[in-house]
Amino acid sequence: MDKLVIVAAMTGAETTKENNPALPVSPEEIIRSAVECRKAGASMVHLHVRDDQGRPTQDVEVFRKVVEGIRRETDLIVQISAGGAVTATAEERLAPLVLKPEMASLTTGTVNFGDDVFMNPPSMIATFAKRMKELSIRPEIEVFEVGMINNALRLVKMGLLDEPLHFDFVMGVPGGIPGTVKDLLHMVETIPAGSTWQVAGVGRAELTLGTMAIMMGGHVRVGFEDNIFYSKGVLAENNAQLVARMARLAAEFGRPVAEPAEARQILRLK
Ligand code: KMH
Ligand code: ZN
Repeated sequence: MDKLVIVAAMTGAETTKENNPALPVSPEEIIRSAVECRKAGASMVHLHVRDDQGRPTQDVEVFRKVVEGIRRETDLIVQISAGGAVTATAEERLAPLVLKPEMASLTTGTVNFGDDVFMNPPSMIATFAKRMKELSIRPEIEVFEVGMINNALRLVKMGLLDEPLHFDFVMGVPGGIPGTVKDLLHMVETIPAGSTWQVAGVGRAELTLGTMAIMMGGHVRVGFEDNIFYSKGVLAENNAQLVARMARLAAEFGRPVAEPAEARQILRLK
């Protein structure tokens, strides 16, 4: 098995400070959280940013500040969210890609998202994949439903995505695939041989599915974007606490955690 890549999704677009007061929202808070997550064992951050009111934004200048700060203070792989919030337009979602992060997220299908709809129709995902290819940004394929795997393979056939693909199974979103072990096994069996994958379990599924990924040779995403609790009814103190737990579990299972340079090789980043 490869070493374990731990990805920190520190902020997201939906979580608020009312949900967990430790949510990093300002550029300074997000940069500090990234530094803490790196020390705890993360090798990549999946980035969302907020405006000065704490609302999700795809503003390039806010992203620039955060990306530059993280690059200055760490060697983390920076992945920018091209998913944004459900209210963002396609143009807004694509805007921060001008910063040419090493990776960006690419959701390959539309899904109900709580009471909302996360829109990713076929023409939009083709445009997003094309833009990432033009900018030499490696996509992380965000899969909220098993059919999105096939949609990604269609983009491969169209010449818009290059194999091997890297998948992130986002599991347990109300409206998407449930966060069960059975569903994770189905996802893993469905992706093409040679792909890499990680799991982002929502809520309590973060711990169970993350532990499964450690045992199965996958990789793990944790953080307040997906889960604000450390245990039932107990808020996590910070993102790094969730990263540190995964690193500890990996050590218990005898699976070393990847440094960012090693993660770049595992995920075939240039
Ligand atoms: N906030 C969700 C609507 C991504 O970052 O690419 C979309 C999302 C996926 O978080
Ligand atoms: Zn995200």
